[in-house]
Amino acid sequence: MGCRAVLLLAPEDKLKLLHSYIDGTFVAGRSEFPDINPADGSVAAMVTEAGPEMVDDAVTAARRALAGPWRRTGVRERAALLYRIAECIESRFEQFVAAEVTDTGKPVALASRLDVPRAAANFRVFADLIKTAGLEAFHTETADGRQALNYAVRNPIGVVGIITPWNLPLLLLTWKVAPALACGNTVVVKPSEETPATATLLAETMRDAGIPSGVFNLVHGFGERSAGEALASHPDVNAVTFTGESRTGAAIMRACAPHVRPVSFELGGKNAAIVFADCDFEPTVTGMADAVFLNTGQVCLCAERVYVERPIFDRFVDALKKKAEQLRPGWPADDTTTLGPLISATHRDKVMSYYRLAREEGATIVTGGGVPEFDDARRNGFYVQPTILTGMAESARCAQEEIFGPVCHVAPFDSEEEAITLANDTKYGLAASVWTSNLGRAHRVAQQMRAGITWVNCWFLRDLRTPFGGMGLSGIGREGGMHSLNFYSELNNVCIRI
Ligand code: NAD
Ligand code: 6OH
Repeated sequence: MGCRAVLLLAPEDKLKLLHSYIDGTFVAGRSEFPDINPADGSVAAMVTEAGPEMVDDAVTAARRALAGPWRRTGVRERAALLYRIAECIESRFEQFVAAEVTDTGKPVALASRLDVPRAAANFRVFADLIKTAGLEAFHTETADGRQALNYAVRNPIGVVGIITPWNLPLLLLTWKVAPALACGNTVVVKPSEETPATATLLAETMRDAGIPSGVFNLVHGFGERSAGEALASHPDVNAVTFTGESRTGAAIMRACAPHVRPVSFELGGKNAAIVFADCDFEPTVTGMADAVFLNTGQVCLCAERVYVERPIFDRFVDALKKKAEQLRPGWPADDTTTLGPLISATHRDKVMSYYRLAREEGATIVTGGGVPEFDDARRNGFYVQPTILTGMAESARCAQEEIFGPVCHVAPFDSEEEAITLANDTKYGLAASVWTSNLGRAHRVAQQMRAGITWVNCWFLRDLRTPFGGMGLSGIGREGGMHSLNFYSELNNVCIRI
């Protein structure tokens, strides 16, 4: 089947209406809510909210599809379908970029280089992996001198509930959908209410790619007392995978507990970066500017705590300040734009409240701390200034709590041991980065980070086969490569007496 370009979005003169996708059909929900463009606060589309009955329909369709032709699809066929999905995403590249940009306000350049290519890559990587993934086998000597052969087979886990956030909407959704489908599951996805568009396009893409009805289902809505909660607590869901805030993770865990159902959680972070005086200065400053400000700081992996060895502290803060001040907040489609808005007015209020709190907590505002000025509709958007703080106590709330904006606190340190202690002083444990030209120190320090991912002289450099996830408030379990395949499947060990 070809990649038909189905028109998701209504002509520009009509407001677009985004529906849930259940059992191969777009279905209107019980009420409408607006999808706001964060660049200017305008209503980009209306979304219809799935209530509990629609979530039930989606789960029922997913369960039915598990027993249908999908069950008989072999690994090679499933892999071919995943490649097809990747191709269909690429054939609608501009449409995906436009939808992601409208929902998030992020620069077109960023969505074109990161979000949409990664969505296609997610499907390709797990297609490759499922084709080649082997499993253990053991020859067992038995007490009576005979033998047994043990080998494991991989079965789907069943209906997977996938709940995702708004910061990298398509990337994070496909990061879970791809391995779930690769393993032969069916899915019900609940994207963030802030970013419904690319998930809706993905539903069309699934249809174009020939994914059977009921295998991929999408329900739009909110979390609490809405589609998210209904999905997490549905008795017929076999596993829940979630990316989002730690507090939401706790609520989802409570919803899953009565069913004793596996969860995979990729949650928040308060990530540290350690910069040694022997670092390669310019690339480190450039890398740090990315680590702090990419996607307006709305990446769970962003560095919000930067520790710099004292001899280069002033110079480093000064250089990072220059980078922050070079960022250009602007319209997403403008080539010169390097900083988008935050996702929503609510989130901007939250980030601004931390900017105020930082002052109360004794911070020096090296740069930023406010809202950029515009003389057009961007005044109604949700922009904030990139901000650098110094001088706070480590115990300050701004140094301990995830802010999720374009902001970091920079603090000096005097020894390797002190830097490690400071970096690890957090209830989170997602990502860290170490910047040094001393190879021995790089390994020594990186290995002591209490984090699921530690980068050395780089940040957010991803190989999708590697373990990804965090500890503490940052999550439960690892996804990526075989870790994903193992979460999204049940192993059955077959033991044969020989
Ligand atoms: P969020 O937790 O508010 O929402 C995420 C999703 O959960 C949304 O779809 C929402 O509707 C749903 N939800 C909310 N309450 C629910 C409930 N009670 N039951 C079921 N579903 C519910 O997160 P967000 O604000 O969209 O995203 C930002 C957060 O996500 C940050 O904390 C960030 O660090 C984290 N994040 C983590 C990773 C990671 O890989 N570790 C990646 C991206 C974002
Ligand atoms: C969080 O905002 C970023 C998460 C990134 C991934 O899950 C990934 O696979 O790169």
